[in-house]
This record gives sequence, C-alpha cells and structure tokens, in this order.
Amino acid sequence: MSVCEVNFDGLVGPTHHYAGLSWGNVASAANAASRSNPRAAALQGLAKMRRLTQLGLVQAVLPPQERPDLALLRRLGWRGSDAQVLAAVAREAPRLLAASSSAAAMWTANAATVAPSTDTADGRVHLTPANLIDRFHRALEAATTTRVLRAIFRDPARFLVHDALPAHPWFGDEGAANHTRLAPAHAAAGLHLFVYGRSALGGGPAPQRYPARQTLEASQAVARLHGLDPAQTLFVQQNPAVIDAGVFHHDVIGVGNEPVLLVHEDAFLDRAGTLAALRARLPSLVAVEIARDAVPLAEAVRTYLFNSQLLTLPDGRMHLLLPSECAESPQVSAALDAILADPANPIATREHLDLHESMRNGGGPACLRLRVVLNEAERAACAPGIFLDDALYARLCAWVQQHYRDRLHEADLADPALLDDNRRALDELTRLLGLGAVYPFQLDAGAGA
Ligand code: SUG
Repeated sequence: MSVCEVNFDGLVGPTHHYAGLSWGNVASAANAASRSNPRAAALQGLAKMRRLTQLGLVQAVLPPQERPDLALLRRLGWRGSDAQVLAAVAREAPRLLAASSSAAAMWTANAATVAPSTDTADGRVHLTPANLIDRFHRALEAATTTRVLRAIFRDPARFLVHDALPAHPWFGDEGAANHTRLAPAHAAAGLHLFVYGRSALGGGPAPQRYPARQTLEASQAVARLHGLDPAQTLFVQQNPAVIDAGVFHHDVIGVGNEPVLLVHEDAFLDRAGTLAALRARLPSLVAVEIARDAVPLAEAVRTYLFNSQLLTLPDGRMHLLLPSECAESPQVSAALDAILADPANPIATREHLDLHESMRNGGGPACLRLRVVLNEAERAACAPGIFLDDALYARLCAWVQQHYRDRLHEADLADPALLDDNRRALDELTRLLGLGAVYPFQLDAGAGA
C-alpha cells in the first residue's frame, strides 16, 4: 500500500499582521507595527502548496481561524455588539486586540505532533494538538485546531486526535516544530526525535534571555499518548544558547527527512551524544551538519536556511525548498553548494520561494506545513476536500482575491467590517473544503437555531 508524506499547509488568514507578539522570535520583534499584506501572504502560501503538487507530492490545506477571536473577548468580560466589543478592546487593551486577531495558526508545524500508523502501539495515526501556551496569541489556537483535525481525520478506526496537553507551563508544547521523525524511508517504522528547550520538573540548563517554549515533560507525554516504542524515541535538549540567539523552535536550526538530518552544529546541547544516539537507533542516518564557521547562527536565523522543506521526490531524489532570503546570502549559498555537490548525501537539488510576508513574522517554509505520513487507505479516509489539486488551487486563489485586503495595520483590527468579512469568508471556506462547522461563530449559530 503506497505510503507518502502529506504536507498540510496552513492557509494564511485574512488578519495576517505584524504585532511583535513573539518574544524570542527576532523577525516578529523587528517587524512589529509595520504594515502587512494579507492577500499577498495567502497567495505566497498557496503558491508554495501548488509547487509541491507540481513536484508530484501530496499537498493538503488547513484552514485559518476566526479572528478577531470574539468569543475570547467576551469570555474576558467585554459586552455589547461585536462592534462595541471591538471598539472597547481597541481603546482599553490594544495589545489584546492584536493578540486575539493573530493569524499565527498559519504556521501549522505548531498545530500538532504526529505519529504515523507504522510507529504506534495501536496501529492508528496519532495527532496531539499543541497547547502553545508560551504565547497568549498562540494558546488561542488549540480548541479550533482540535476541531479542524477531528473534522479531517474523522475515522476513529484509523486516527486518534488527542486533546491538547494541560495548559500549564510544565507542559508547554509547540507541536511538530520540535519533533523530527527519521526513518530509512517514509513507509518504514521511524525514530522519533523530540527536542525540548527545558525540563520543567527536572531542572538543568535553560536559556537566559528568551523563553524555552517546549518542555521535556510535554514531549514525554506526547510520546506516551502516541504509544511510541521507547527504544525508538529520543528526548534531546536544545542548546540554550541557540534559543537565546533567536531559535525559538528546533525547526529553525534543523530539518529531517527519511534518514537525513540537516542540522547546524550548535543545535543540540550535547552534539556528539545526540548524533551517536541517533546513529545507534538508525544505522542508515545521514547527518549533514553545517558548521558555525560556514554559517554563523545569526545568519542561519536571518535566512531560515534550516526552516526549509526537505522533500523526497517521486524519483527518490531529495529536494530542498528554501526561502528566497537564502539565495541572497553568500554564506548560505556556499554551504548549500557544498552539500549538493557531495555525493555522500542524497540532497540533490534546491529551489527558493518568496514567502516574504510569513518570513517577516518568523515563519519559513517548514513552519507553514504539518507533515503527516499516511498510507493510501488513510488518505482515502481523510475529509476529501482538503487535498490540493489545480481546481482547488484556482478556487482558493479566487477566494483570497475576493475576501482579503492588500494592506493591514494593527489600527485596522477594530474595524467591525473586517470581522464580518472574515466570517463570511471562513463560512464559504468550510464549504469549499467540505469541513462542516468548525468555527465558534458557526457552532454558536447552530446552537441558537
Ligand atoms: O510562534 N510568529 C510565530 C512563528 C512560528 C514559526 N513556526 C515554526 N518555527 N515552526 C511564533 O513565534 C508572530 C506574530 C506577531 O508577532 O504578530 C508569530 O506568532
């Protein structure tokens, strides 16, 4: 039965803006309060999705969330019509309006952690939505993400979408951004590398400046929930110094695909021990390290070299899909030239994509996708409308052109027309993708009817 990796990309939402909400994410801080272009952002994301289909890969779409999050604002005590609530929050708590309007759900590497059916005790695909508790604007995502994943992975005989972990700092969980599955091939049983930022209960080293969003305890809980074989599970601490340099998720400093791990030499607290432990469990491991002398940490963070998608093409070659910022860096280009010229590793080709709008908030190609390895029967059991083909791509582009603004500033978020437009757009989108009611405004309307 043919097994493949499906990339589920987050469709950028209509409120995509820059509010400097992510302390420790240098791009988010640097671009705070600048003007965004939600329409361009969504089209850039869609172009990346279509590119994967052109490469012969299976691509799926995850919808954006309802923003501003009116249910949240009401839960916090604001009353009146939607327009009155928005006006009051804009006046009294503008940061909260920005946070409750964030389109951050587009970075679906943070939507959940996934284990394919080859690796789980019960033979089902397991998904645990991330609680994202470190950042308020991201913690809002888990409830809708869970509903969306359950609407897509709807067959209980094949899939189990768990509840997110408890919303407490002991269990800070950022999803697949801190998890890498390595395997001789997608179809084979895999090795699960969980990279955590700190241990909440065990003490030990931690970054000094920026938060360590992922805890060891959260990673361990996810591995237990998914029924992974402890012999094929590795928990490794991220180097606290790289977090302090702006590496807020491991996927900013390393990417894996099948037996290949492309990683910066400073990524792990214990570099030699980590590589040895990986090799012991996966003898076919191909570790492709980039030295700090070749690409200093700051350049890796600026260009998002490691946040590329490393893809196995249908003919078996590996292809790197990088943000265009990498093409403009002589150091990164030289390092990539050397890797591609080396016959010892299977990374054969590369290309660059313009993801400028997402990059300005610290989200590169790999942040925008959640990888799910599925066999044919599992793919057939998913909600069918989420798989991208030429027709869906054309419909989604037209939908974006119709509903999205081409400029947005924090000050626009209180505009009640933005909320109304977004709800209309999302309602249409759930029909387009065949997902049924997943948003609070749809569920509330159903309850009232
Ligand atoms: O959580 N940025 C996101 C970027 C997430 C990137 N994901 C991965 N590395 N997998 C974050 O920091 C910025 C929003 C703002 O500042 O407006 C933001 O949320």
